[in-house]
Amino acid sequence: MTIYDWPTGPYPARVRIALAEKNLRSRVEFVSVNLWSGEHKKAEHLARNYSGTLPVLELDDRTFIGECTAITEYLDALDGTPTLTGTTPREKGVIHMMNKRAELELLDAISVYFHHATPGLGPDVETYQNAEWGFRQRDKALRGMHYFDGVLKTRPFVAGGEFSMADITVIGGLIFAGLVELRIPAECEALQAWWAKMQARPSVKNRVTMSEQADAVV
Ligand code: GTS
Repeated sequence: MTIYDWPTGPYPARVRIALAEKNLRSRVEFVSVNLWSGEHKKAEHLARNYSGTLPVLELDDRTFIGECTAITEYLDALDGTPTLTGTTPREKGVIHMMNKRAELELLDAISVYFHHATPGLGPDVETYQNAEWGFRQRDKALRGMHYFDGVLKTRPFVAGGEFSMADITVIGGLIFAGLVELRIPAECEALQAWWAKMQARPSVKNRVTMSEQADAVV
């Protein structure tokens, strides 16, 4: 399998964490697509993923799977023992709901803030920016942090008693928050405590190698 990604990116982090959680890292070759030079919007990458985003998984039969949620579902199902996306109908329903909520209320909102209300990937890539929309999404993400704080006051993980894909998506959101210097509000103590625990998790801590970190610049 091949993963096209940018090693330090928050969305790529989601798939890298899932790979590590599933012990699949050694079965994957990573190919870097340079976000900062806009390589992800060029024809070669658009042929892999119509949306022009990273990451993308390529299977050995040349099937391309984009979207972190879809890639995570694929990886989780591979060994017949899903541990990230639920097994019972109830688990699956709750995990998917919380995963989507983490995208809508946190990660995707921060991404819009980055692309619209900051220089983003630079003028060659950011061909349309709407700062007002970006700042609204930043505020939405801050509300999202309060929401997840409330959730984590009542249970150890985002979707219940076990680590799941929904935790990975909130992790992606907080990685992105760090990159754009959006701090978790001090009063969100449960979210802060959970984040400290998640950052110590090997799949999260070791998602980028030192040489990838040096090459990626950002
Ligand atoms: N919904 C997509 C998914 O879940 O895979 C979003 C993917 C996404 O936005 N990826 C970022 C991207 O391609 C990568 S990163 O910012 O996290 O590194 N951004 C580039 C762009 O121009 O939107």
